[in-house]
Amino acid sequence: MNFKNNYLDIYKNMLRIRLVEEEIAKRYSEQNMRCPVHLSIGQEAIASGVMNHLNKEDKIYSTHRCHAHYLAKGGNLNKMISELHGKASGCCGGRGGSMHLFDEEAGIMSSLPIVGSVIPLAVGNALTIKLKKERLVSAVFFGDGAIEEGVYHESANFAKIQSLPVLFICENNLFSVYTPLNERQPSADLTRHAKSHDIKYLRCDGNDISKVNEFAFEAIEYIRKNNQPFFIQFDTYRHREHCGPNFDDELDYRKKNEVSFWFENDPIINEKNRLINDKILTENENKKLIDTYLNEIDEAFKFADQDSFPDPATAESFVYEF
Ligand SMILES: Cc1ncc(C[n+]2csc(CCOP(=O)(O)OP(=O)(O)O)c2C)c(N)n1
Repeated sequence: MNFKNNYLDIYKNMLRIRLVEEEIAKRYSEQNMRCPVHLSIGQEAIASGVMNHLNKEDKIYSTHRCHAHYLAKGGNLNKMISELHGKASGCCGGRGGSMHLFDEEAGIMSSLPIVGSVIPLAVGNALTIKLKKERLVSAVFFGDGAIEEGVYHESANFAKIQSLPVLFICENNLFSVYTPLNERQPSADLTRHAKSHDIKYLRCDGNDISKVNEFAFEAIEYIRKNNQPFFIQFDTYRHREHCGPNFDDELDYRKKNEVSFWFENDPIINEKNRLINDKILTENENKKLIDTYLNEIDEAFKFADQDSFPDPATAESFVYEF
């Protein structure tokens, strides 16, 4: 298969995302980032594997947990960190915070925290793509909680009936805040919500980067060839609390054996070990990569520190008027 990037590039992408989020977590208590943060630590393989098959011109849509998607698609790091600090150079001019990352140049159209609300936007963009006869893909990332919103079903039905080039990516991390999937759904197989709309689907371990990479390739090729929607369920796990920089397993809402199973199935550690075993990467090269990314990240935080807050005179700008 002719993948755009090799596994070393994909690993670098995942590692960079992890280091950015770990730095956010480390600095969060300093209170310079005053927005809520929903970290994707543990879930990076999905963003990196899917983005490996999307071009810059393809569009993506995301949720409150959008850092990994934004970075993997090529979103500007300085603008992201400034946005988290509420600063004027942020990607939303400091008005949106962590849950509203976008970078039109990189094809990152919108990230929205109202669960499910971004799905019809992605489908709407897929309709635009169809009407303009472009050969692009509109991809939307959402959690297992979002598939429980009625708007997912209306959007999926519309995408199928209209033959729209949209990729539905359900990141099943088994929880909607503190409520496990098995208390909300009769089955962990969410692909039935694709089947019921006659949409083609796949499901795999979202922490296994080689599977994510292959399945994303298959889905995106199918969409480009057939102008039809496709649905993928990736099973994964978030390492930190639902919202915030901490671990919260002392709350006991997640079973200890489940937590340790997923922590041992860390996509980045697994891939690093594989690359080292296969002699594609050495420990020393890995250390150098980490140093390079930490430098870049430190520069982004300095940029945000030095950036100014939006001018109060612009407080009414970018507000819809009815
Ligand atoms: C319409 C709506 N209902 C409730 C919420 C509160 N809320 C924020 S995140 C979240 C959980 C979403 O779970 P999921 O979609 O699985 O994404 P995850 O946080 O696990 O990545 C909820 C219920 C919301 N933001 N929007």
